[in-house]
Amino acid sequence: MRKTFLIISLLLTQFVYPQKSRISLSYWEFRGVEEKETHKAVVPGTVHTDLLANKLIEDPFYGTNESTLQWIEEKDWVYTSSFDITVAQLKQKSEIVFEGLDTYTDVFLNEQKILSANNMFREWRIDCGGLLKEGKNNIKVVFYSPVQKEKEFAAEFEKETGIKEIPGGNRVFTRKAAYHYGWDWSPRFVTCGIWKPVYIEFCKDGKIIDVGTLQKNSGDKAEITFNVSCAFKKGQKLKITDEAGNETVSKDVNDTIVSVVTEIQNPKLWWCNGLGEPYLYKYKIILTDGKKVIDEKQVNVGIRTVELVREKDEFGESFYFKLNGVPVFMKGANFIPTDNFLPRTTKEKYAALINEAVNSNFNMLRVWGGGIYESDDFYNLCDENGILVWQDFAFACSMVPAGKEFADNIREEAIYNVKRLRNHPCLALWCGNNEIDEGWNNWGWQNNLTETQKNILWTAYENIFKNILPSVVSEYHKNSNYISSSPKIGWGHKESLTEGDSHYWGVWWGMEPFEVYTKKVGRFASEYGFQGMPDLKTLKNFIPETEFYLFSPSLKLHEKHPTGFETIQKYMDMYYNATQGFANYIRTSQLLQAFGMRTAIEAHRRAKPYCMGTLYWQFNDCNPVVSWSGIDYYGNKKLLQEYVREAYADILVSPIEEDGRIRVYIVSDRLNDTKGTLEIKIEPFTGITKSDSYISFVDIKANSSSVYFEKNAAEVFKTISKTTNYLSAVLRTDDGKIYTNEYLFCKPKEIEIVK
Ligand code: BMA
Repeated sequence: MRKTFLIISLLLTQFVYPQKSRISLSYWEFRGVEEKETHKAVVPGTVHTDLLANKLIEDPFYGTNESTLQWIEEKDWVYTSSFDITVAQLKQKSEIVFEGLDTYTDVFLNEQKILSANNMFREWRIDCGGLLKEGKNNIKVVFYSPVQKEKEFAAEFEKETGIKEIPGGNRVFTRKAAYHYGWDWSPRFVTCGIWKPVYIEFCKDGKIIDVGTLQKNSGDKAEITFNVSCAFKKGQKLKITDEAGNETVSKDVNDTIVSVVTEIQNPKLWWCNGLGEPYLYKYKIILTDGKKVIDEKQVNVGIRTVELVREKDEFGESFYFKLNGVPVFMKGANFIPTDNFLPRTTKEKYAALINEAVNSNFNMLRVWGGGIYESDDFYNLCDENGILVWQDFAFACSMVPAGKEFADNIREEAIYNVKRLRNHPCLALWCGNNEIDEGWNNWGWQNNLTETQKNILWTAYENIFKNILPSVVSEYHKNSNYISSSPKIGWGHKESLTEGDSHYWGVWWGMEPFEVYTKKVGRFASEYGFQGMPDLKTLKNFIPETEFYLFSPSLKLHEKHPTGFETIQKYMDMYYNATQGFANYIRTSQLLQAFGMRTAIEAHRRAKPYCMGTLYWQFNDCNPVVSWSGIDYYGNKKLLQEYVREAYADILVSPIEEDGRIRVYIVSDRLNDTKGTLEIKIEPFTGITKSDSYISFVDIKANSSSVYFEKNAAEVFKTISKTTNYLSAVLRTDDGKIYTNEYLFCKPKEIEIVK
C-alpha cells in the first residue's frame, strides 16, 4: 500500500511540478575591493543596506548622516557566494540569471569572467554550460564605482564632442535610476548591488521563454492570441488552461514561436477603478511532454482597449484616454520609487500604496522617468485594482550621450522592459522621458554649446526618443501608446495649456498664487504640486527632537528643494495667519498643500472635457523628507491625501467665483446620467444668522461638467461680506449618496467670525 502511495505521489509530483528548476543564490558575503575582511550580505540588496546591517554605518536617513556617507559611492565592492552542483544538474542546460545588477559589474564564475554588465534596468542571462563543476562552485561579482566610471566616460565624451558638461551632469552616462544621484525630494546615495533575485536555472527538456498576448474583441466574442516563444523538443505541446484549470486549447510545438488562440464568449471587460470591475481572465500556458509538465507561465488577460487621443482641435491638440471606447478623465498622481534602497520594498508596501490609490479614487499613476521600471508586483496590483499606468522610460531632466554602444544598451533595456510589462492591462502609455524636451528648449541647456554640439545632442535625443523607443514599443507592444516626452511643451509657453500634457509649475517654482490654477488649465495636467511637511511622528524617526525647528541642520538636509522652506513660508503668509510652534507649522503646511492641490484638482475637473486628466506631483516618498507627496515614506497620509479622496470622487460639486458670477459646477465621471437635489447655502461662519438657501432638482449628464447654480456675485455681496460668509453645497443623488463641498470667498486668513 505504502509503495503504491509512493509511486502515485511521484507520478503526481512529476505531473504537477515543471521540469525547469532553480538554485537560488542567496548566501553572499561582501567587502571593499582593497579590504580583506568580508561581511554577510543580503541578496537582493544594496551595499548601503549591507553596511548598515553589519553596523558599519549609521542609518543613512537619520539626522545629517547622508553627508558623511558619500564615500561609499567612490569605492569598488566585491560580492562572493558559493553553491553546490550535482552530477544530474551538470547534465542539464544551465543559465545564471541576474534579474538586476546595479550597475557596473564584472561577474566571475569559478574564476572565469562571464559577464560585464552596465545597465541597472536589464536582466542578464549567461549560459554557464561548461563552467560549472560537480560539488562546490564559486561566484564573484565586482561592482565598480559608477561615479569613477562616469568621470572616464565624461572625459572621452569631451574629447569627442568638446562638450564639457552634458545637461544633467555625469550621471547621464550610466543607465541607473537618476534619483540615486539626489533629487529635490531624494538624498544622494549612488548605491550598488545585486538588487534583484539571482539564480541558476536548469532546463532539461525545454522551457517557455516569453509570452506576448494580442486581443480582438467583437463584443460577443473575444479572441486572445498567445505568442509563446520557447525552447522545445519534438513531440511537445503547448496547452492553455483557464482559471478553473480547464484546457481551452492545445497545439503541437514545431517552432520557437508558437501562436495559440483561445476564445471567450461574451467577454467581461477590464475597467479602471470607478468605472467597473477590473476583470482578469487568468490563464496558464503549459509546455508538456506527454503527461510531463516541462514549464508553465501564468498570464492574466484584461479585455480592454486604451487609446490616447491626440487630435488637432479648435484650441490646439487634445490629450485624453479612451478606455473601451469611452473618454475617461484620469485622476491620480506621479509615482516615484518606494525607497532609496529598492530591495527593501516589500509586496506589502506596494499593496498598501495601491490600496491607498484605490481609496483616493485614483484611476491612473504615472511612473516617473527619474525612477525605475517598477517590480512585477506593482503592475500586478495595478491590474487587479484598475489603476492605469503611464510608464515613463527611465530618463529624466538630462540629455543623453550619442554613441552606438549607449544606444544599443538602451534598445536592450527597452526590449526587456516592454516585453516584461506588455501583458499588463493596466499599462496605458509609454512615455520616452520626463522633461527633457522642456529642458532642452526652456532651461538654457543650449546656451554654451556650438551649433555642432547642439546637433550632436539633439540627434542623439531624436535617435533614442523618436526612433529607438517608439520602434521597440510598436514592435513588442502592438496597439499601445507612445509619446516622446512629458510635458509636450514647457510651462512658460501658452501652447503648453492648449496642446498635449502639461507640467504646470507656475505655482511653487513660479511663486504664483494658487488661484492661478483656475486660469491656467491645460489639456491634461500630468504634473503640478506643492510641498507639505511630514507629520511629527514621521519626523521623530529621522531627526533628533532637539532639531525640531526650521533650518535645523538635520531638517534642512531633509528639505531638498533649494528654497523649499522660504517658498512654503511665502505661501503661508499669502493664505494663513502666522503660526506659533513647530507642530502648528507642520499642520498649517499640510493645510496649505491640501488647499492648493484641491484648488488645482477642482479647476482641472471643472474644465472637462477641455482638460481630461490630473496627476499631482507626487504620490509617495522614497525616504523621510519634506516633499510634495501625499503619503510619506512611512505610509502616513498628509492632509492632501485625505482631501483627494473627495476631490477625486465619481461626482464632484465644485463652487467657484469667476467672471463676476458665483457658480456651482457638478462634474460627473459616471457613465450614466444621475438625478439628485442640489442645496446651496451662503451663510455666515457662525451659522447663527439666517442663510440664503437654494434647492433645485438636478439631472446630471453622464461623463460631463456643467454649471447647475449661478448668481451674480455683485448682487450677493451687496448685502453680505465675503469675509464673514462661505458657500456650502450639498448634492444628494437618487442612489442615496451625498456629495458636499465648501467654498471661501476670501483667503483663509481673512475669515472673520462675527458673533
Ligand atoms: C517635476 C518633476 C521632478 C521634480 C518636481 C518638483 O518637474 O519632474 O523633476 O521633483 O518637478 O520640483
